[in-house]
Amino acid sequence: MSFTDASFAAGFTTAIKAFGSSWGDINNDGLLDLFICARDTDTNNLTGNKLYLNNGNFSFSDISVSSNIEDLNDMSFCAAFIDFNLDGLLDIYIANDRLVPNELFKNNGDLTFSSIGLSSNTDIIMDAMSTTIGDYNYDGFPDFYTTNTHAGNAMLRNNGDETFLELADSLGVAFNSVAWGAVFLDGDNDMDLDLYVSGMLGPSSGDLPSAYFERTLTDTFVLETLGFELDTAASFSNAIGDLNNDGFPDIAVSNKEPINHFVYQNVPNSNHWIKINLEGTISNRDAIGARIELSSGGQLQYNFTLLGEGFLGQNSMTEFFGIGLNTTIDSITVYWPSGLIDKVYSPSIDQTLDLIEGFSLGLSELNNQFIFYPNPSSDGIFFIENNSNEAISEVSIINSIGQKISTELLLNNSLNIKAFGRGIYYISILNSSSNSIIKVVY
Ligand SMILES: [Ca+2]
Ligand SMILES: [Ca+2]
Ligand SMILES: [Ca+2]
Ligand SMILES: [Ca+2]
Repeated sequence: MSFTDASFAAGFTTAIKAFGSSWGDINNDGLLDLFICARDTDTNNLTGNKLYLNNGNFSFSDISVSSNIEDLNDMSFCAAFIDFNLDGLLDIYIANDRLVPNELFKNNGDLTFSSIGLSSNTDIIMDAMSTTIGDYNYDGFPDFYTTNTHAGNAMLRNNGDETFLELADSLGVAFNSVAWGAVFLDGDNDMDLDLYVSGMLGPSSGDLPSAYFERTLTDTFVLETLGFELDTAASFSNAIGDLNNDGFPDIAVSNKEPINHFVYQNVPNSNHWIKINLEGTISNRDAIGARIELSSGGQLQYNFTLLGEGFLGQNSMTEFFGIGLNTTIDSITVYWPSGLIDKVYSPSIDQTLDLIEGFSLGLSELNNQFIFYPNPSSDGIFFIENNSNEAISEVSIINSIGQKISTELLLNNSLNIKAFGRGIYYISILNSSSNSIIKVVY
């Protein structure tokens, strides 16, 4: 095996002092784009953050300036791509150090972003180290947790209308010590998100070296110490993953020397769970930016797939759901970055489920039976090469959010979708032997 350093040829031509980086597909073309937090104390902050658009041929374009995302006055530590307003476009929340307000950039859908930190109440002024995402109150809208020095961490509840409410003190998760990375996890699989925070003991008495905040039935959090009593380490980064494959997420923590790194093995209880691995076919293959909705026991829960949250670490790409003492899951719905929606009913519990984009639509990544051309089409008319053994007379048109909008007759082996306007569509071809789905662009 050998590697070639392709950094310069790929477009990474500038040396910058940087901390966190995050991947996300900002234009839903199936190619992951890259955001890098620049933070330079030597040059008085005059290094802007970097946004690189993936061109798909192992090269990237620096669109930091044209996308409006570069801000020369930020002291950015870490950021996270998240579609906070559920419009199908990944936005980005940036944790800024040294009392520079945190920033929320809303994706406008045309490779530009708008700064909405002020109007959304997310422009918290703090020594922010990291950004962690989770829907702690199960309303489907992702909430933000961002760490700080002694003044306290922030828990930003997403109100669902592009505004947030800061609730760290009232929820009991302010921490009020020097904090670094954090992660949401349902450690006891009782259907609510708990929160683990890495930190360090400082000069103040009462400082916490870390905290495991267990969610209570009254919707606040309490400090859980069992298993963490011996922690005096200065800890920076943490990550969750299921090290022994028992369905209960374990925690790895990176520490400053001379204390070794920690691995906390989660002692399982009798609660049930399911783990989910997503694989994109039209969306990016890692399915970054997907939202998973699970319904069990009359309660909905949500997970969001991210690549680059917390502080300089990466959680397992397997998504965890606890279902408590329930023994059934009603359904799991996957909202893919492409706009496709897949749904599975009554999956078995206490297992890992691998879901491939399009599974419930019969979408096949490699479909040579039916070829639509030209694709994209400039006039909405596609010609169809039918390599199957059966004639097809009609097809269903599915829009980009997975809804069937029409059934169309095929005339002279051609299909006209001009009436539906420009966009991405999926053509479902149902015959006696198979259901094929073809993605077309007009
Ligand atoms: Ca992209
Ligand atoms: Ca969005
Ligand atoms: Ca929420
Ligand atoms: Ca829990």
